[in-house]
Amino acid sequence: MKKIYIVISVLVILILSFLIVRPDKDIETSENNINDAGVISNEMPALGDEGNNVEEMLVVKEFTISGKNFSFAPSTIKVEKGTRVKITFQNSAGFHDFVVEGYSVATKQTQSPATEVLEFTADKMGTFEYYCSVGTHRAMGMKGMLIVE
Ligand SMILES: [Cu+2]
Repeated sequence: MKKIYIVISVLVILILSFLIVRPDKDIETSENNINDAGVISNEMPALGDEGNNVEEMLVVKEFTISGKNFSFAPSTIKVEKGTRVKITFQNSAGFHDFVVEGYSVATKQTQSPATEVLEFTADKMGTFEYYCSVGTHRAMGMKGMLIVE
């Protein structure tokens, strides 16, 4: 019987020392981080965690692109692959639409003033031209670039 008590008390001591030692190690590690590279090293993992969380949710990036005779502004937009892209196309002068080549998305053709909204997932990497498909507007400069990287 005494042996059992000894074994149990040894186990209890082991468990207690584990509980006590572990938090100490954590504190030492974080102190080392601060000493090594200041605040930045502590912030880096936090940012990484946030990034992972955002990736698990769906990242939606919104753009407002205005179109007139014969240009789009902005003429370049950039997103990361996998981003949900929401484009609000504001036709401010003329008769236009907004087409994204390679993604099979387009607004209907509208007379200004008009606002159309497009939404799609940028699941292909590359550079895709967006343009107005009315007449020769594209050739006249009504185009821009969607960069997915
Ligand atoms: Cu046009």
